[in-house]
Amino acid sequence: MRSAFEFRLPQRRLVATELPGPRSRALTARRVAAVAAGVGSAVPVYAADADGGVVVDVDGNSLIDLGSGIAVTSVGASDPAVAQAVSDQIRHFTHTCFMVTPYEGYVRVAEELAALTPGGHEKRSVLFNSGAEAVENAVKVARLATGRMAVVVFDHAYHGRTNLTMAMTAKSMPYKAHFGPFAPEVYRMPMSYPYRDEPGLTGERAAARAVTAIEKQIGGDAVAAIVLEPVQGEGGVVVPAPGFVPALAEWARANGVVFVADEVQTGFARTGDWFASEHEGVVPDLVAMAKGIAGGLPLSAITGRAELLDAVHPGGLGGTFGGNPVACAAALAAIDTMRRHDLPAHARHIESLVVPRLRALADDVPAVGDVRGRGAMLALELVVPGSADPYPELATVVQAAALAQGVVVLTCGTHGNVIRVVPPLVIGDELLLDGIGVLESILRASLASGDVPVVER
Ligand code: PLZ
Repeated sequence: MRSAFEFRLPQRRLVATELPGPRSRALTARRVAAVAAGVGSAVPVYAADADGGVVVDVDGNSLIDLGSGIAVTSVGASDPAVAQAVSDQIRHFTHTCFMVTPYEGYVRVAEELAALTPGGHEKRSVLFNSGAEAVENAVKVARLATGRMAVVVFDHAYHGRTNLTMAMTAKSMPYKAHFGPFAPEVYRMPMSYPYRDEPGLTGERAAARAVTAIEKQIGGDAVAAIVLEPVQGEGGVVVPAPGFVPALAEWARANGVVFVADEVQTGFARTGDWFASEHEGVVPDLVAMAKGIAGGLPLSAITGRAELLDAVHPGGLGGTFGGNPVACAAALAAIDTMRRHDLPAHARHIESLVVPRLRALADDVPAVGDVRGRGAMLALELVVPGSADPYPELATVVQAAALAQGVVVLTCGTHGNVIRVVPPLVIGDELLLDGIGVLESILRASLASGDVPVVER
């Protein structure tokens, strides 16, 4: 695909210093004396600039960005349309509070979300600041509208770090450990995870397994909401078997349960559709969104059936900063960029370029147990050769080696053994394949070189 984008920064990989370089190391020294140790960073390299598919660090290294700031900068980190919209808005007002003197940008974003999210039904939206806040509010709405309390979530799920969403997130370390007690009435069910499920378990049967557990452990008439990532992100880019998501949505409909799609990570073109639910024609009752929605500015939303959202009493939903006017202006510009350049098609193109390369790699490198994902949300699951045992040590080594060669790549997964490829959707082919080539050469060499701790289990 020929790039229709013109970038401010050269789209190249350039390693000018050791990584991290001296300026990044000096910032790390200041950071440890000022920033709480509880905040992590994937790589110890400080950004000075970013555009298209590159992040330029404070030492002048130009790094290929295969992480998009955790799947956020789909339109790039400095899309000119977003930058223009933000600066125009800032010159007028930065804040009035939608709950005090409302403004058109918020209404326009809600109109766009009604048009873009799956389903032709009457919809309403509310805007917030973070993905966790969106998920949490989806649960509030589902509980009020149904008069029920139980919330169903799944193994490997990630929904956030607030008290309720910690309860909904599966992984203890680092997200939940020692932060309890957690919110009650959250029930975790088995996920469909084709690489690790018994061979041949269809999506329908995996859904039936979850439904049986729901009916036995909670009772269908006690469930307010099923909250599901249609493709799981932090949990390891787990793509459920075909039929899983539609079967759960259908069961929810038949039982008066609100089906909430957590599209915080999958939304806004990431998986090759505007929303991942569309892939199998699923129409969620409520959609939670954030990340890619506003070109990097903090904005999140829930959009859903009018009768659910309008059931809530006036004043029941909101927040001081929710739907900030600058973030709304950014969202309108980012959505326009996504539409004008057909970024869902870009995501599918990225899949078509990268997946064959990763599959060939998996054929040669026994530590690559699985290649999966959809659109520009792709991943390699690393395992101890000759087994399906997770190999997080190798993922850590690959991430560090990639950085040394000028590529930023993220790990994820319940076991920390998944390398994910989630580049900006505007990244050019050459840059993307250069980055993939670096990952390939590291993985091909890693086990032979002895750099990786050989794990006996
Ligand atoms: N739902 C599906 O992926 C955020 C979190 C990284 P916030 N994922 C990245 C970290 O370590 O904090 C996420 C998500 C899904 C909800 C969230 C939460 O979104 O904007 O981070 O609150």
